[in-house]
Amino acid sequence: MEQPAGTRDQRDVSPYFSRDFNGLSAWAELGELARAPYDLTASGALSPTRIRSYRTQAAGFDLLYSTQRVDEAVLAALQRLAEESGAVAQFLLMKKGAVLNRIEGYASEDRQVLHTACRDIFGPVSLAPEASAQAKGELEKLADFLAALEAGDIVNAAGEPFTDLVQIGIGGSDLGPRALYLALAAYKIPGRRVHFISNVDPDDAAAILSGLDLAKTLVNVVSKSGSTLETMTNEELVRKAFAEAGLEPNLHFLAVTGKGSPMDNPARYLRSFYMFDSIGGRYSATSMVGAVMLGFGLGYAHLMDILRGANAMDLAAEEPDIRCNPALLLALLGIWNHNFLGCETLAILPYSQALVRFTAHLQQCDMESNGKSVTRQGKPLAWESGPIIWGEPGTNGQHAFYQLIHQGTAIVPAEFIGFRTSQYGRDLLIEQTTSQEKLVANLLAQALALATGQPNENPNRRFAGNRPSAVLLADRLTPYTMGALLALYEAKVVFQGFIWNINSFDQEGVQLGKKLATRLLTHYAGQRRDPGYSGEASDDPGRALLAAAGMLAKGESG
Ligand code: G6Q
Repeated sequence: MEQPAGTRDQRDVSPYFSRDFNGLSAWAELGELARAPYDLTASGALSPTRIRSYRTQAAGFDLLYSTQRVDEAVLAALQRLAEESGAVAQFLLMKKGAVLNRIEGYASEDRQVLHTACRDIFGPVSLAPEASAQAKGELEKLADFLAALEAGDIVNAAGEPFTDLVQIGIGGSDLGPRALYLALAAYKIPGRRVHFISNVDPDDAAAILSGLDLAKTLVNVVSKSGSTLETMTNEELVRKAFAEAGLEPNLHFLAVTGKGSPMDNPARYLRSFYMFDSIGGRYSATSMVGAVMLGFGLGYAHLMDILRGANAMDLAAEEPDIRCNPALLLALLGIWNHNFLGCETLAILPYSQALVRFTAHLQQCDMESNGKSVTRQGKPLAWESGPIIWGEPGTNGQHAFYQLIHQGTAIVPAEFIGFRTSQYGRDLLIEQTTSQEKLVANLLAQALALATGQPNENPNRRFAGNRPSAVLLADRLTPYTMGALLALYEAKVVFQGFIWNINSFDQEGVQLGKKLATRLLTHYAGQRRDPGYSGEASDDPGRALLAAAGMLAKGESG
């Protein structure tokens, strides 16, 4: 695989790289301020002036934060926290190619972090020219391929156009791309459909394949490593289905992989596209990992709009004033709620059915990035790192788990995402309001109700209030605003990681279980090869668990 350039400049990001969160003076200051946070339930607490001024804007989004438990003193301390930790300075270094994916003094990944370069392609000069040139090169290949499909130069063996594309991939090669496609299905090219297979559960593939005309289907196999168990297994399974249908898989299959990976074998694919080492899986939706499928399903122009929106938010994230930088402000408000007000989870609640998988993507982006216990110097953390992220689209969630958010013993900060107009524009006035108005009114009502609460003599009907939330609002969920929203959360996550002094770009925590499963499968395979095999061990979960425990005890997992 390609290695990072790793020049001295790219590694020398001191003093920020080793600055501990609890050593910053803003940390102590915020600790003091957290003794008496702003009371949102007090009379006049949500004044029109506050609502008007606690609002910032970038790349088509308004961030409204008057319903957070912050005042001028807290915002000033959060600004100092951003400056002392060098949050924006590190973000800029990241965009320029600093080797930030590493742990000092220990064996670790050792890479640049350049997902932003995938969309830093519109100005005259990119901050990371080499990585942006690679991204542009792949985009040009994709544009040619899509044009050839459009022109009928690439067709199936019967001369028919391809109507469907199945993306096979998991984790970062599935969640972000799938969330984007579902979010933007309103913009898809008529007659084209995209499907996803991720789980190694054979029923996932079977269910998707059963509804398809394989002759008119492309399969996009996406794996940066080219060796992920689930993806390799599903690729073989789907190749077999094509072969059984009398079709030549190599004329239907596309690949997106890392250069030099086991999947980097263009002879097996109709087209091969590349993603590069400096782009982490969960940050890869705007690389070829998402682009091939989005280009097929939505068209190249819409893909470009996604990248434009993401680039606009990446630029806004360079702004040092926290009140003009929604991603940074959201990161800091999250830290205030999590580290200083003690809230353990964060609910992300899109008031948009199209964002049905966006929270799932953010669960990975945030929790795989910031679910860490050591600093970038390998020392145990003396402060909390990433919160638990969860959520579902509203208003459905209101009829499910909002009870706990309003009256439960845990305080759950919420981030609401909404749009002033619908995607399809098919709406109806019922009782003098449209459905979109009903949707947005519910979003705003929830934010207010959580903040202000409501007294009641009946304790069971009392709303305590002081439950913080933020509202992200844009005109419409378009390719541009979707790109901006994706980049906003990516930047939020990395800002938090910089401030916590953790490596937001590796994922060692997924290794142990993965290795143990591989050992267990080797064990099953060995048994199956045994002439006296009766099929018992893999059929009996108790015996399988015992075998795994034995391997762990003998240190055979790694
Ligand atoms: C994301 C992780 C992980 C990865 C999947 C798929 O940051 O690295 O979710 O995306 O494990 O990996 P491959 O793309 O290599 O198959």
